[in-house]
Amino acid sequence: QEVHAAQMERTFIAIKPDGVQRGLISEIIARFERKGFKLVAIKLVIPTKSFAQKHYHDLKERPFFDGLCDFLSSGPVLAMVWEGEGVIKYGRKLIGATDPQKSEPGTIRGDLAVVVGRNIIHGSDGPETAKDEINLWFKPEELTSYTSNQEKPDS
Ligand code: RTP
Repeated sequence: QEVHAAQMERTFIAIKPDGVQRGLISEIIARFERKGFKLVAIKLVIPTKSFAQKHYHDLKERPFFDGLCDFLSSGPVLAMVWEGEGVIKYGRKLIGATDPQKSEPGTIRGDLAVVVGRNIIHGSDGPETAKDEINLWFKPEELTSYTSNQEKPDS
């Protein structure tokens, strides 16, 4: 009787309209790829404002909520799911602190952004939000499952 390995950790990463508009897609994807994380889903979408409000529902009491949702729905967002050991926490590390003035050089926001309202990328902040955000943005059949050549066949 074969025992199935637990599902490898997954996180939701989105390049926001400013990142797409600035031509930073390849730069950002390269950083996740080179680290060794595996892309398992990707699509370019313009979310509606009500979809943006769902995505950011945790922030609905914040003063910047309305502007943030207007902004997220203002243009194409590159929605992705990345997989790998520790990808939720390490993905946040690759992204850097929310405020680009505080994010370290070497991080995506530290290297590529200046202001918090245009910080180019989103990443799930924990296992629960990762699950919720993946379910919000993707249908189950849009998620792929494959072995990349960076993985051992039995891993
Ligand atoms: P994200 O969810 O986008 O990865 O960002 P985060 O966890 O690092 O930050 P969070 O506090 O969840 O805020 C979500 C997004 O709201 C915008 N924001 N604007 N004007 C402001 O003071 C302000 N603060 C946050 C940012 O775009 C942030 O990424």
